[in-house]
Amino acid sequence: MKIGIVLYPTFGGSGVVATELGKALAKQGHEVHFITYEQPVKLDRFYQNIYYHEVKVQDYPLFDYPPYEVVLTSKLVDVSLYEKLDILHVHYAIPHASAAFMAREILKSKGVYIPFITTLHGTDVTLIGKDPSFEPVISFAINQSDAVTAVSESLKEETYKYFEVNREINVIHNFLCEEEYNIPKNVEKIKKEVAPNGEKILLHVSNFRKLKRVQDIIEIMNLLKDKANVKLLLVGDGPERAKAEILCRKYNLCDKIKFMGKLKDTDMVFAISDIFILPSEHESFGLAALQAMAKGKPVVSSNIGGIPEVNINGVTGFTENVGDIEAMANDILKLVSDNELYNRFAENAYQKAKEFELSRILPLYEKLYNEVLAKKHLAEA
Ligand code: GMT
Repeated sequence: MKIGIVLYPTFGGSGVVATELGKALAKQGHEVHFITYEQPVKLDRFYQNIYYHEVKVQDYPLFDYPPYEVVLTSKLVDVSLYEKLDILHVHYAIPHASAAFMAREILKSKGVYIPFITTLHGTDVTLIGKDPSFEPVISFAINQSDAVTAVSESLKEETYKYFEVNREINVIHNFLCEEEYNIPKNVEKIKKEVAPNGEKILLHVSNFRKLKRVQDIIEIMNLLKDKANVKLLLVGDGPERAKAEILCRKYNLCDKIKFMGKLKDTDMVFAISDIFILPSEHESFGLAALQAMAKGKPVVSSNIGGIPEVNINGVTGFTENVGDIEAMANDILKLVSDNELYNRFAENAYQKAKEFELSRILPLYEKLYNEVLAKKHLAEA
């Protein structure tokens, strides 16, 4: 099969999932064409069967807002025709699904039908979707897709709730690649360097957007400071980092909290950590929590969106109401002071994460591609 994948090429979970999906499909022998504005971060070298097409928007003085969606549409038409694609798989409803719709219509006028599948990742539906000005475009693009997937049951339900959507949505959960379950070498040595006094290492990884509630984590550290021997690693960067740093100084916690900034490779930080914290006020899935669980780390999180489909309360960690920092601090205290509980949760977290291994999820996408193509061939016959 020849598959075009459209994605946001950044560190975000959706970009990573889309890139890893493409890499896995290429390994299966499919030909994969990534189409986006920048080399995807996880596509850093030569891979057999993989091609990358850059969408370049020219800066014309006439345009205050260069028309990315139009340039993307033209690129989709061009790549579909000349690379003879069978199918397009777009990650994020806007602007990717609407561009794919437009491309499909243009191609139809040339006598070619290229179906497109839309995968909803979250922010497109739950946040942007709540801005009514986008609703008609998102609803239309979702309804017009040849198939739609959502990364959690919760996201599927929210899509039905917020949009005029009247079609089937398949839930295909996010996944991790096999190697993400491995523990790298030197973990103990590095752990000792980071926590020389035997501190338990708490970890948070995100893009520090407001909805991640990074300040809650600093508040939790403040509640724990005289009760537990813990250290916090904050990995990532974004709009709320400065506020979190100020709070950290205010509470005199700078020796216990390390802002690591963006890391290209987070494997080691997940491996050396003891507990992952995700207090988000919205999260359609929570890929970072899953990455921690794959390394056998219990998660303390909010109970919002798709998180409870990954982090099972009282089994793989704890889930609490958004903003309940006392409860989250208590959960961490329980985990760091009870070895038996910690080890049980750690094993459960690993086992739960195994349910999301690539080898289980990839066939679901391939099956869906085949179903969509079979429908297309039936319509053509
Ligand atoms: O969470 C973000 O800010 C990034 C965003 C993205 O586009 O990658 O994440 C969304 O998609 C991820 C992959 O499917 C999910 O794991 C995240 O939960 C989801 N974020 C939100 O719903 C806020």
